[in-house]
Amino acid sequence: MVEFTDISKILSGKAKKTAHIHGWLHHKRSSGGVQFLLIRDGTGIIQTTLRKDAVDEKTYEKIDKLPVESTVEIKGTVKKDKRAPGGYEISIDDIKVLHEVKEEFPIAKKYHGPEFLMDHRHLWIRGKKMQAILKIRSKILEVTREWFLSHGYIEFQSPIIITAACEGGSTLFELKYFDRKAYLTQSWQLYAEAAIASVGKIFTVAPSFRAEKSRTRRHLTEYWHIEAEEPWCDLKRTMKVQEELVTYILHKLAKELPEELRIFGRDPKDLLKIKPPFPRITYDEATEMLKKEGITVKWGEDLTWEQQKVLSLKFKEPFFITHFPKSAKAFYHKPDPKKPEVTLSDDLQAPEGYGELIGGGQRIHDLDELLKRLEEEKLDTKDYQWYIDVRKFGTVPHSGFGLGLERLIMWICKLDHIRDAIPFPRTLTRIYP
Ligand code: NSS
Repeated sequence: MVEFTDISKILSGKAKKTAHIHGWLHHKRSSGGVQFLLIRDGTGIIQTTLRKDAVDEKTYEKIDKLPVESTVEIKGTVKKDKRAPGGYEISIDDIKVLHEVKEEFPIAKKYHGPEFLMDHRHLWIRGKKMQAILKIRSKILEVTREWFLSHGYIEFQSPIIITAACEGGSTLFELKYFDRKAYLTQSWQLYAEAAIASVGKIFTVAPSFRAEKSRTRRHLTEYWHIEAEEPWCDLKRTMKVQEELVTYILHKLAKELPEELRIFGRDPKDLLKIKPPFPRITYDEATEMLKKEGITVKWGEDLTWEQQKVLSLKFKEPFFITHFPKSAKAFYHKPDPKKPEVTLSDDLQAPEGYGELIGGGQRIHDLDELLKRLEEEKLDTKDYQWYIDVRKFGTVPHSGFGLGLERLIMWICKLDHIRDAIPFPRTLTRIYP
């Protein structure tokens, strides 16, 4: 079998002079009897040139009529050429068509409405922007794992099909599970709290599900959740973990994918400037800041997207909002012993108007305190029996957090809509393709 060379290898100047590549015909034009074919293989895009005298007439004619997105194999000579995009070019010695496209590619270089592009998502993901997003997603997950593993965390998986809510019943997706009712998980957290007594510090990367019933630019019904849980850890410590992890991700992206970031107008230097400690404000301070802008928040209510946006526009780096009222947070958040009407909770907010990236904080570890909170929230202890049980056998202070992957990408890539941070988004109105 022929050994094909990755286009990225050629573009990095590390390939041999004679190259054998395969890929999709990304774009083509001809000028002065030469066809310029841009070939894409997933690792990169390279310009190839086909001269009339290089192949027989039939082949030349076929390539001349070949529609974009057809697949080809090319053997040719690699040349350094400043004029070529990427600085290298392949002069074709032989070309073979593997699949000739028979119809026009639906996505052309013209304006298409968002619904059309969503309907053709399976083809649209071949474009430059989604390619960059996919690389950024992969890099974030790679370096996230790198950070956690090098800091002594173990990767732990919890079930997706569950029986009790973590983040409140209103966004639970119900599922028929044979003859009983089950749900899709909103977070791995409750199981993670059980697992820390087995393996200590843990993290996960997994899908989470929220039956978000409102149309927003920031909510998916299925999103990817980076979560961590840690025993003997208080609010202060988990916030430190959060800011260090986020900084690590931002710096790695800036260093390793600068071109991809620039596609979205993000200067990698902006990300390198971000360093811990991030600013910290309390919920009370946040509401005071909003009041000065003429926005009144009823004490006890969660901050809306519009309010987060106003605050977030005031910051140039991510910032924490801490100590949310009990009424604004899920049952598991530990009330502050110094001020029990608020919790030892934190949200990490992105700057530049993007809002919440992370929800986290310290958990209730005391059995009686947990039972009291479940009762206050009118939650059925039967549903949480195993979770309660964990508090009976060596309970310790512990904390954790969840970072929304698409929210992070939305901010980093300055996206208007979260759906563009994921290849096949699931939203209130869309589950196809
Ligand atoms: O509801 S959270 O604020 N917190 C939790 O689920 C905790 N149980 C996590 C934990 O401590 N292990 O969600 C966490 C993050 C939130 O800050 C967003 O970044 C993201 O999850 N998130 C979402 N992203 C996209 N779409 C939707 N609908 C969504 N909901 C939350």
